[in-house]
Parts: sequence; structure tokens; C-alpha cells
Amino acid sequence: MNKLNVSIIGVPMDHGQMRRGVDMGPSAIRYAGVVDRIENLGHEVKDEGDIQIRKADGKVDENTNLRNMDVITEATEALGETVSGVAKSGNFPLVLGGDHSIAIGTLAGISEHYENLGVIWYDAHADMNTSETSPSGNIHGMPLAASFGHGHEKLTNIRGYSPKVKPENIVIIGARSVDPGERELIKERGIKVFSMHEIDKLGMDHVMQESIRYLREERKTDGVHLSLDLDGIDPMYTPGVGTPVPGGISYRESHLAMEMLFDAGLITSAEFVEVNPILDEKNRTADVAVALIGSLLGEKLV
Ligand code: EXY
Ligand code: MN
Ligand code: MN
Ligand code: MN
Repeated sequence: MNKLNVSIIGVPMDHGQMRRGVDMGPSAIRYAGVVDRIENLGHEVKDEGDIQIRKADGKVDENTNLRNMDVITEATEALGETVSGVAKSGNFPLVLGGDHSIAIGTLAGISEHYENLGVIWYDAHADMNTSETSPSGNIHGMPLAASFGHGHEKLTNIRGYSPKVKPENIVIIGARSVDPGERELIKERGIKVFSMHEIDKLGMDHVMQESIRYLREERKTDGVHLSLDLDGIDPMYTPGVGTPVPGGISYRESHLAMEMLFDAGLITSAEFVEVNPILDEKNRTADVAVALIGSLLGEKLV
């Protein structure tokens, strides 16, 4: 197995949505033993610490319909710079959230190192709203759209370039709560989606084989970022998330997905987001995050 140098970056961000506590996600995941788990697989781990996040007033700007826009653009700029430095050094960036708005910064830092980046978005939601379509003004519902260049310029242009990823290089897995504007955008931009319907019907083995084939052979990506929102998994396994949606991906299906990604050697960076220890039961959601990180980085049952 290839030994990786994994750089952990914590992002204690909770301004992309309205429930406090998700800023403690990075601590909860560290407490659940992420460093040991990765080191036990023979990889090197460097904990780069946390990105500084300012306080925010929680208001939706009446001109932009974006909540906490300035604080989030500032934080995602800072995250992008750190992630870019990690990627440049050849280390594997592993970002721990924090709410999903941080993906705007992660992708800003990653994509400049790839010509044709692919993204796997493992989530109950499509995260493809804009200031026009968002029902909430919450930026954690917008990072995927922003990353393919759709939405408010302040969000699409982090690190001074756009887009970070082509829509046709995106695969969404686990979707089951999609807003009307997002549904239109999925069709219009030709984004590949394996919703819960396809996972139920085809099985996770097929879904992952097809996702890997699509990104590698059809799209010819030169790197693939995994953005894993813990709410993609069924809330019976991951209760500590701010926007739980029933009928999700199972614990074992999620492990299978991570194991198949490891075996394919496809993933070049990852983030695990939306762990909210205040809403959790005995840190179960952080434990699942750590277990999935283990499978993604090569842990085997036997
Ligand atoms: N679609 C809803 C919104 O835009 O407000 C809910 C978004 C939840 C996003 C979570 C993190 O994946
Ligand atoms: Mn999300
Ligand atoms: Mn690029
Ligand atoms: Mn979600």
C-alpha cells in the first residue's frame, strides 16, 4: 500500500447555517481518534491545526440573500490558501468541518493543482442553491454550485478564479432532499446523480463502480476530491448533523463506498463535514466519520 503524508486541517465553521455546535466538529473528530486511526494504517499524519473563524452576526444580507457572506468568504480564502500549500507540498489534504460552506475554500485550494479535477459529493442534499434559489440564505446549501461557477461572485471567485470544477466532472451520491432550483440545474448542467433511488435499485457496488469508471475513463480526471457530508448517511447512524434526512445511505454501504474508492486509488483529497457534537449522541457521528476515513485510507476488515 502506498504510504501517504496526510495533512489534517480543521475548520470550526458554523456560519453557513443556523444551528450552533458544528464549529466543534473538528474537535469531536480529533477526540474520536482520527490521527491514531490514520497512523495505524502506516501513513504519516501532520495536524495543521484549525483555520481561524471570526464571529458573525447571523444576518441575511438584504441585497445578496446570503447569511454571513463576509465571514465565510474570508474563512474560505484562508482555508484555500492552507489547502493549496498542503497540496503543493504533495501531502494529502484531509479537511474536517465545520458546515459544508467550507467546501468552497477546500476546492479553491485544491483545483489550482489539477487541470481536470473530479468531485464526489456524498450528501443527502445537492448543495446547489444560489442567492436566487436558496430557501434559507444558508451558504452551506450552495457550495457545489459556487464551485462550478454558479452563484454570487463573492462565492464563485474565491482565490481569484472560477470555476473550480466542471459540472460534468461531478458525481453526487446519496441525494434525497433536492430543491426545485437545484433539480433544474442538475438537468441543465448534466450533473451525474446517484440518488437514494439508484442506490436502492442498483446497489452501492454498482453505483461506486460506475462513479469510478465515469470519473476515470469517461471524464479522464487527473484528481478526485471527496466531499463527504455526514448527513448523506442515514440519521440512525449519524444523528449529530444539523439537517438530517431519513432514508439515507447505510453504515455498511458507506464503508463499501470508501473501500472501493481506496481500492481504485481514485481520491486525492477529502473533507468530512457537518459533524455537530451538540446534536450528537455520545460522539457517534464523529466515530462514524473516523471509521469512514479509515476505510478511505486503506483499512480492511480482514
Ligand atoms: N437545500 C436546503 C437549503 O439550501 O437551505 C438545505 C441545505 C442543507 C445543506 C446541507 C449541508 O448539506
Ligand atoms: Mn452538504
Ligand atoms: Mn483546476
Ligand atoms: Mn447535506
